[in-house]
Amino acid sequence: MSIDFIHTSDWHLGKKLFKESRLPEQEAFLSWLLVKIKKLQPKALLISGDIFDTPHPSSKAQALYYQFLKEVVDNSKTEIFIISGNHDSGRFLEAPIPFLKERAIHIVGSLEVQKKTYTFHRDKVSYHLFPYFRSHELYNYAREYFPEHLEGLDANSSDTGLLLDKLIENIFDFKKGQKNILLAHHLFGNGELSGSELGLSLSGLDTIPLSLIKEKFDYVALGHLHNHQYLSKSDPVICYSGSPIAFRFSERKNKKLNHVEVDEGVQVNEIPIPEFRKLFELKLNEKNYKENILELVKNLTKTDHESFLEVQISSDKPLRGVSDEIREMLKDSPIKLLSMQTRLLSSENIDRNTRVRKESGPEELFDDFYLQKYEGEKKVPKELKSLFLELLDEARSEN
Ligand SMILES: [Mn+2]
Repeated sequence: MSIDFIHTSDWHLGKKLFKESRLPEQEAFLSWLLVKIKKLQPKALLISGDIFDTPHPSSKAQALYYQFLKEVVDNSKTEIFIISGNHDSGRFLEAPIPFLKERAIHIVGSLEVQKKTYTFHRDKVSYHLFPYFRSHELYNYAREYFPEHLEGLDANSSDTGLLLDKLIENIFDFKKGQKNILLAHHLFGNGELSGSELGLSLSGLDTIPLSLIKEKFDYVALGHLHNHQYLSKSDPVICYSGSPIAFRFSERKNKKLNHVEVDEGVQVNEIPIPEFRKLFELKLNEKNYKENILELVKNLTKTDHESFLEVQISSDKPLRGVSDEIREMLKDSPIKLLSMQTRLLSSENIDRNTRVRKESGPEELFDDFYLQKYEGEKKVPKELKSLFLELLDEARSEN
């Protein structure tokens, strides 16, 4: 009989796009996932880090998380395995362990200098939970458990690699005849970054070489990169499940998670995740932007949540009032303009080294900036200048 699990990661509960909350879509995703779990009744759900977007998430984000965990426990026999990501506070995730472990929810949030369980044996499968950690935690751990490998080492890549190798050997419990599943949230091999991820590195290592994990595991459930992607398709399968929703306009929208069956081999079934809210990114120019936006409004298919739009317009002269104009065009449509940028074609080559006058106040700096950006203009238009001064007043009166 095969054993199966679902692999997901990078929920970033509580994350915002500009000032807009993404919780409605995150809630929609979790409801959708719950339906899948009820239907598939997988043996396990693996969540490979970045559960929350910040170390101390809002109460709403936390409520969503706990509600989801409870629903899974109430509606399935699925065990849940969770590791921390670089956005999470490992200790924060671990705090409710006394309650959660009794409900078959297992969390490893940090690498600690004390014996704790990193491996969970189940039937013919062992789950190895590798939490996110930084270099100093690795060195602290090494100092305690394998100091002989620290002697004479400085932080260059092969040394860190050796310590990681020792660490994997030391924290995980490998049992003969088991299929080994690794959960991790570091950068491994060469993944493709999508923009909303931070660069991660252990001192001396930008990414962890695949050679450190290849021989030891049968499926590697990675988190951190937001586009679903494989580093290896077999022996072992190494996969970033990606985030369930697009967090940036530029991020790829075809989101998936993996339903994995482990028998003699490893069989991956990808499950496409519905797009709960559409994100549109339009790169236009001053001649075609109106028709393109009207076209978008006309062809929009309905989703439960209003769509978000980012517009970039390239032009050879400053454009004024375009945001308002676009908002007016979108007035009766379920599309909200979140960001509007103008790209001045002639300003591309401006000498960026123009010296800033030392005595300049914000007003002068604004003038300088304007004249530099809009080449050929002699003076900041009155209207714009007074708007700026108003803003400046507002900013000064705050706190
Ligand atoms: Mn991450």
